[in-house]
Amino acid sequence: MADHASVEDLKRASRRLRGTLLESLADPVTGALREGDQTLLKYHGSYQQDDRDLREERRRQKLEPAWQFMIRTRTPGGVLTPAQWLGLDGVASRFAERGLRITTRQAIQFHGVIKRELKPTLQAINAALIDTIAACGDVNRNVTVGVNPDETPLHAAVWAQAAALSEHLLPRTRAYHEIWLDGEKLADSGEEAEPLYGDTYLPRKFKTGFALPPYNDIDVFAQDLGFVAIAERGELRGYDVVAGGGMGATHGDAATYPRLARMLGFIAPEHTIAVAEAVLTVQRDWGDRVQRKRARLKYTIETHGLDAFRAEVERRAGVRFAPPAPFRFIHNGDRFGWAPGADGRLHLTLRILSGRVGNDAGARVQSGLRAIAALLDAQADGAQLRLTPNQNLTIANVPARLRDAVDALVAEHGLDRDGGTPLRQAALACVALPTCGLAMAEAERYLPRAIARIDALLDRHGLRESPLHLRISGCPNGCSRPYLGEIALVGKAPGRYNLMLGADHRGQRLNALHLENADEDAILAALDSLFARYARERAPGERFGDFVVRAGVAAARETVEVPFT
Ligand code: SRM
Ligand code: SF4
Repeated sequence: MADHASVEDLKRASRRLRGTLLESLADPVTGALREGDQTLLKYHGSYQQDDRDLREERRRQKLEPAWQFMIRTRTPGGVLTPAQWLGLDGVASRFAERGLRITTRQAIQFHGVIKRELKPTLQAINAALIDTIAACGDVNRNVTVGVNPDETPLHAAVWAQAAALSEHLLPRTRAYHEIWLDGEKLADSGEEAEPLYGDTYLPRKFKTGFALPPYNDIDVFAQDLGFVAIAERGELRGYDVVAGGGMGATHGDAATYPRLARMLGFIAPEHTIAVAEAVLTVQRDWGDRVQRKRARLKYTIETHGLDAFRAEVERRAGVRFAPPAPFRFIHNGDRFGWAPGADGRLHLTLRILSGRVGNDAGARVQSGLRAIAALLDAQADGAQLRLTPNQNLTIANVPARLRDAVDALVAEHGLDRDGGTPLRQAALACVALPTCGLAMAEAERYLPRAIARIDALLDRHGLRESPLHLRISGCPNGCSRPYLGEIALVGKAPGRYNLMLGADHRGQRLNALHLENADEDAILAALDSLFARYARERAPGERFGDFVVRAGVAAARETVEVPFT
């Protein structure tokens, strides 16, 4: 990866994120982009990757790597209309290799797009009225929103604010429209004002999310900026604002670590944009632009202190934080099956293992969801497909009269409406191999085997029905938010993981290292003996994550104290 100085120089010299992308795209000799353009492409929502399964073979054949592109949508709160789903499904079928992939930030990723099809793919995504601007890069990323199907009016109010904020925090450059959508070249091309971001954008990625208690499905304490919705009798009263969360770390580098967001205080809903803008611009101005690995907001707050940071945010926003309002999270997972909404419409959450929507022999997930979206598109005004931050899908606002028809399609296509065992219901895995260039071990492809093995152990100890959050990441960057898993495997090398234990199930306590660089046998042996103790010694209703901390097996790492109701 380019070092920080060169990334900063590149941004400054990029003519507002244009670089030489047009020239790179036009070059027929290679399937890759020029190096600087690979970095700039991220701000347009795409990554250059290569198929790592083919790397060695292509090297032997003296071929360049199998270059291909991942594309990520900007879909605030993961909300799609059925027509948009159908549009994205068409993009996957036509241009991508492994179907659609629901991400842990409620976006869709497409993998395996080749260079000459990048532009048609982005055009097809935009034709579905979805863009990919700022889905990656040193800018505000896709804004997450708790899905909470029980609370549709509150969800709608919070989602509207989140979508408006996502729009407000977009870069102002027209580069995206010029390069991908054949937009008109304006006189000031390359010099447009970027009032929020300036010449060098942010020091690092920046993530914003809105949680709707009692569910912490977005893991609000893992966000750079989090808004916890406070409601009274179903009406939005305001938000408790938290800042400085993040998961990423580097193995063996104590200067980097996961961190939970800290409380700034309560604000009224009308101050959301001012406060978000203030947090983002303080980070823009105070963030570390020398050491890229220390450039996230979590380190900025640590360097300057929470009080100084809060005071500067208040000054810039012209808003004073009130003491936090009480709220309570009960868990950070999803709930499956049908749930009734306040207005009589229904919501169905389906389990999509690792968020991968592709057809395979057993479950024809992609064609099943296509059929459901087509039904709703034709017959249900206001129906939505909501991507959840746990990589699942909620089919929302279904009129009661269509329930049987949806159920029939679910059964016909073998879609998963209950998620199986509690372990399988909640487990998360990042993409990792073969596309992720940073992966050190398998994650998504290992998940089914890991679940089967751990479920077998749980069975042995009579624990199969005990809820348990497992999260697997192929490297310490933490894309599946593993440091908030009761059990987590963090990739270290092929087949080897750090076993982390002891987060809670509400996303309020980080786990701690239990075994380093362990293989599957060592991990399963450790879990076997811990499950035996858990089965014998747990208190009534005690979760595994809480038990291992109480029993002294895992150190209680950082915990946030929320103002409980
Ligand atoms: Fe991530 C980098 C995938 C959510 C922390 N992440 C990557 C890249 C782009 C690899 C790269 O830089 O070359 C991965 C692409 C893999 C692929 O082949 O598709 C990747 N991240 C993902 C997704 C798809 C994981 C998933 O299985 O769903 C998620 C896409 C989110 C989205 O839609 O925007 C994803 N990544 C996260 C999260 C979770 C979250 O945001 O809630 C985190 C932890 C929270 C955080 O940011 O602290 C996360 N990703 C990272 C990091 C570490 C950042 C850091 O502060 O150190 C990297 C590496 C980096 O930025 O240098 C990274
Ligand atoms: Fe890739 Fe690591 Fe993120 Fe997994 S955690 S997707 S391996 S960067």
